[in-house]
Amino acid sequence: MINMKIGVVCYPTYGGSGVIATELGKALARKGHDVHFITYQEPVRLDSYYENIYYHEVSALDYPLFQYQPYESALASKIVDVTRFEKLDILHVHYAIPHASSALMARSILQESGYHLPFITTLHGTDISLVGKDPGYKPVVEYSINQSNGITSVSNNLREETYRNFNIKKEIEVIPNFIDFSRFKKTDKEHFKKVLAPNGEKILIHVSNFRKVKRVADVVKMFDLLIKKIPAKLLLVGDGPDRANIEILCRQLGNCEQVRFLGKQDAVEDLLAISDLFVLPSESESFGLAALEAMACEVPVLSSNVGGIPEINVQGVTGFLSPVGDYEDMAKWAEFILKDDTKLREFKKNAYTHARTFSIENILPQYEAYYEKTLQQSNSEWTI
Ligand code: GMT
Repeated sequence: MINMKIGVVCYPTYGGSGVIATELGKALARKGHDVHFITYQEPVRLDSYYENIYYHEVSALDYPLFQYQPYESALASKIVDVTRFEKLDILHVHYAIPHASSALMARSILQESGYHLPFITTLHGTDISLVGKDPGYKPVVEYSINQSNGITSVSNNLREETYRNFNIKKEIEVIPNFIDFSRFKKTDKEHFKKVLAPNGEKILIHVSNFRKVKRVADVVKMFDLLIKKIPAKLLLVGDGPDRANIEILCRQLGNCEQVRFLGKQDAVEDLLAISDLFVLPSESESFGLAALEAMACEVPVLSSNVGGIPEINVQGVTGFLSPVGDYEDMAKWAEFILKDDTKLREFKKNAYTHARTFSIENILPQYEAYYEKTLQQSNSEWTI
């Protein structure tokens, strides 16, 4: 395996695509590759110093004429600049909008001066299922995906959805998301559990960006049914547009005592370590990285049965899947798992065992092989 100079473009925030991009970049650097992040802010998971990781900030100059800053142009210009100076071999963009079209523009500019920079686009979910297929973006998204030298998607379901919604003429490779088990693992945090659940209540947890698509209200409604049967606490981790509505819902249901809003948290693994059940009732989810992180920490999952979730949560083994919006069904399964400690232990063990198949050690070589294949293919096409 040759060492490569890899450019990485992603959203640097708490979202799953940014987390995967950053963790992948860190793992590639550990293998000896040089990794150059090109983003508008230092990625949140880039939490310490790494010798062969570089961060290049994109700053989009503001001007009174602009109602919207032209970030796409600023990003393309930065990719060109970094590539010329650092001599990048390949660029990997996570989330198609607007990263794939900026990469395409940068590749065209560099081509003019005889430099070939192949780029890979990884599709993550809402760039296809929600935003990308909107007529306001679709022609550009479709074109720039087709122009990518390589395309990957994070689940089989997302691959199929992309073919269904766009006229894609290339092969999409499925490389699933992954877990770094050195970080996400069960640790002993019993003292912490006692603070949050002093009477031995079971702990349910939901982690998301509180967008409409996550259906956080279903978590609270199912929890409200559950606590009529089993003493439990609910941890809501994350923040976003729906949070205020969810607080109102808790007040209306009268369960604020049992629900803790924890906001954005860096050390999610510490909260997962004390949890008994993860709840993900999304109406659309290409993968569900948050659920996989929970499983790695031995937390079974109650989820909806949409998108790529069934590729990670196995019915009756690692948890249960219910139709979207059926919070009564979810409450029934929650009671089934939580009322019997032997059963709960079995589900916890199964969740961990299944999560192991998504360990970074299994997935990283798939990305490296795909980079090499894409480099070889595009270089031979370029020199013809
Ligand atoms: O869920 C979001 O809105 C964030 C979004 C992102 O781009 O960060 O998540 C998507 O990508 C994640 C990483 O691949 C997946 O685990 C999520 O399932 C996916 N979200 C949706 O499909 C709604």
